[in-house]
Amino acid sequence: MELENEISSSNNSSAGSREYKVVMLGAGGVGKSAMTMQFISHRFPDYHDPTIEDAYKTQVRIDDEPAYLDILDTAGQAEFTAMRDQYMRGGEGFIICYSITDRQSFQEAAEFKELIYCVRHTYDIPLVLVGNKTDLEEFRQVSTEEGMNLAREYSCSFFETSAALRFYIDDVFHGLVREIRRKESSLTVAEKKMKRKDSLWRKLKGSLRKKKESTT
Ligand SMILES: Nc1nc2c(ncn2[C@@H]2O[C@H](COP(=O)(O)OP(=O)(O)OP(=O)(O)O)[C@@H](O)[C@H]2O)c(=O)[nH]1
Ligand SMILES: [Mg+2]
Repeated sequence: MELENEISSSNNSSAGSREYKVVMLGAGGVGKSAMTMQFISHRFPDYHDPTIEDAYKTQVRIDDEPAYLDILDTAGQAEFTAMRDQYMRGGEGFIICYSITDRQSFQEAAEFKELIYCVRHTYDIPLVLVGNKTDLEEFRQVSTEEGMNLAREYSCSFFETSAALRFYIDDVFHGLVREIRRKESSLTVAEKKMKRKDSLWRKLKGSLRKKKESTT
């Protein structure tokens, strides 16, 4: 595991596989660091050490393709959130987390899409919504249905996880990479269509010019 202070600007790792810049968002104490640690090193920190900003790198295979993940674990606590705009500008995909045992954290999760929009000026950003701490079912304050409804509003996938038990943790990170890949391939299709239109247009202009020349 490698600790970094900044997310790099390149999309290619030194190993040559595609690099994905992932940002963990959510209120303080919802389990962003615990989820990241479970994903990367199968460890669960059972204490709350409020994050200022940590970055982790890991390489995994997702759908038989290598993926180099650059994960920025951000601060949920208000006193450490000054860098928010900067990491929202750099992220390619966001994991928005709340705790199912904390309604306030769900309300904060519902504000992140607008915050991202304010910085990126588009809603077309890969997202995954996560309700963590399902092992604490008896303290649940946010129903699964409410989570699903918010995900529908966000047009993103939704998982309920337990970082403590490592339930659905891989699904969250893999789901986001799939989302980024999907966006990329739809862009490629759109780009191809644009190119085709462009070359048709040029052909049309070329034949019009020839016609003009032959009539003069
Ligand atoms: N029972 C249970 N506790 C969890 C789970 N995930 C995290 N915790 C606990 O919740 C507390 C906060 O977890 P963190 O991962 O530090 O939370 P965070 O979102 O990174 O918090 P900030 O860095 O302050 O924004 C810790 O005591 C964790 O052990 C979970 O799935 N189940
Ligand atoms: Mg943390």
